[in-house]
Amino acid sequence: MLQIFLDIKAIDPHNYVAFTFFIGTMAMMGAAVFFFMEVGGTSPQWRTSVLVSGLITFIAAVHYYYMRGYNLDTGDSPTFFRYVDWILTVPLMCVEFYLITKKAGAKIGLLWKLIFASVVMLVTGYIGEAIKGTETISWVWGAISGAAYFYIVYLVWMGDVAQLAKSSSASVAKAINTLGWFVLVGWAIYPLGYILGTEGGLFGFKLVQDRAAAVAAMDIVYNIGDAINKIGFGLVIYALSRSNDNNA
Ligand SMILES: *C/C=C(C)/C=C/C=C(C)/C=C/C1=C(C)CCCC1(C)C
Repeated sequence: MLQIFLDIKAIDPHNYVAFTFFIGTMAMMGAAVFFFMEVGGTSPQWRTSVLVSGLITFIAAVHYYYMRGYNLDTGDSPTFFRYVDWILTVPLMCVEFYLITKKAGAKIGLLWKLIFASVVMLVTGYIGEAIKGTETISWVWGAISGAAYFYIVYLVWMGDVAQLAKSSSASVAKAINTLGWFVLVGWAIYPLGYILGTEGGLFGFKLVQDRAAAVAAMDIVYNIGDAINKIGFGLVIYALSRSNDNNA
């Protein structure tokens, strides 16, 4: 009965893709419970930020639960729900940047810039992945997506966010710096997954020749990226909320 309710199916020990979807579900669930439980004990100025960390991991947990089942049932990559998850959670990560820079004077326009760039990045990436069999243009969409990604990196490291970090408290500046590394290094995991999984490779360059193995590698890379970035981002915010910083 419990097995039916939880929709648990046996995972073949060699099925690493299904395994990472399973672990991803549990990790996101655990993280969401943790962040939600901690909201109450958080000082009022950081409460919304910790709540948003909970929302990001909760939304991911629901999608991972679904993607895990989809992958076990069909053996396919759950591309559509992967992008539905990202298009909800990445803008929330933009909200985190906005919330912590607000006290240093961030304007709502900054939030829209970040959200706009992330939507462009994800919609073009989705088109690049969803158009199957047209290998020649997958790199065009990948490149547009990459340009939007670099714009986000620019905003965080040199643009508005970086400027606001200068007039922020030491704890906020430190958090912005760590989150900046997540965006620069952690997020760079995703284009690697895209290159691995793109039909025909990128610029005709294939990391893995066998099609099924290429898609499996892509899903594993995306799953690792999500665990690092979603939970890691949340923990940086959590650490900030526990710093002795009261006039941020
Ligand atoms: C929680 C989910 C996160 C943080 C997802 C981030 C996704 C990206 C940074 C994706 C970037 C891509 C490119 C830069 C080019 C190729 C296509 C994408 C969408 C994989």
